Amino acid sequence: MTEALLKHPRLISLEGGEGAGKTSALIAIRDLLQSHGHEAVLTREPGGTPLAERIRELLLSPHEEALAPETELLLMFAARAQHVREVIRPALQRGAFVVSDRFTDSSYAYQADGRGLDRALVEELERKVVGLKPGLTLLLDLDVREGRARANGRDLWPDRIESEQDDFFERVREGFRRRASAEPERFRVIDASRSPVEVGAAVSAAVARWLENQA
Ligand code: Z5A
Repeated sequence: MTEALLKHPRLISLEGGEGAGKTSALIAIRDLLQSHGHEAVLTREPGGTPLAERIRELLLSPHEEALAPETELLLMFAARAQHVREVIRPALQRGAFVVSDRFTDSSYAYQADGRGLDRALVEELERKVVGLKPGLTLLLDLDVREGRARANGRDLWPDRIESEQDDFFERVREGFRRRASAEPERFRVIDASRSPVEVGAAVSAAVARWLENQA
């Protein structure tokens, strides 16, 4: 079991509410990293390995039996433990950049701020099970209703978490914003209300500046 929490300069995460545009931001970051000659591994949470994707299914499909908040948290971390061991650490060890669509900040925002679980429990799991934190986190910040309207426009049935009420997502958004204010050296907050092209450009510019400062 790990005890130390290492901030890794080649681990980048994207965070935000639904409909914030993380998918195109991920592509913009990959293109930028590749243009600088870096290998970029794109991945997502919950998921990123075959087993973790099965846990994702369990987490996101609606069930007749309500999922306890603690079960939800532990399944998020079960998927993350597998993802870190099978994908993230090996990629970082060979010198690649890893860009993850969500990482542990989502567990703080959704399970601690959203569901009301004890933050200390999330901290302990982060330290003992994950041991890694991103060197850079881009928070795509967007009004909750606007994000939901975008996501609804996709014509997909809402998953179990997407079926929550607006007040849950407001707590999640506030939780992300508080984390960003508390760690300004790690977070870059991107206004995601703009067009996809403008958001992509803001994301690329933030990553490019960050890369320059690493050199
Ligand atoms: N979760 C958790 O609770 N705890 C954890 O620890 C982790 C996750 C890791 C699954 O994540 C759920 O798991 C998520 C958090 C929880 N639940 N929720 N809600 P996910 O990342 O797979 O789910 P998501 O955030 O809901 O994905 P999303 O809605 O697909 O968000 P997105 O990736 O940021 O959006 P997108 O696919 O890029 O865009 C969505 C739509 O908006 C699409 O039709 C786009 O064309 C449109 N779009 C995107 N950008 C724009 C702009 N700029 N203007 C207009 N329209 C746009």
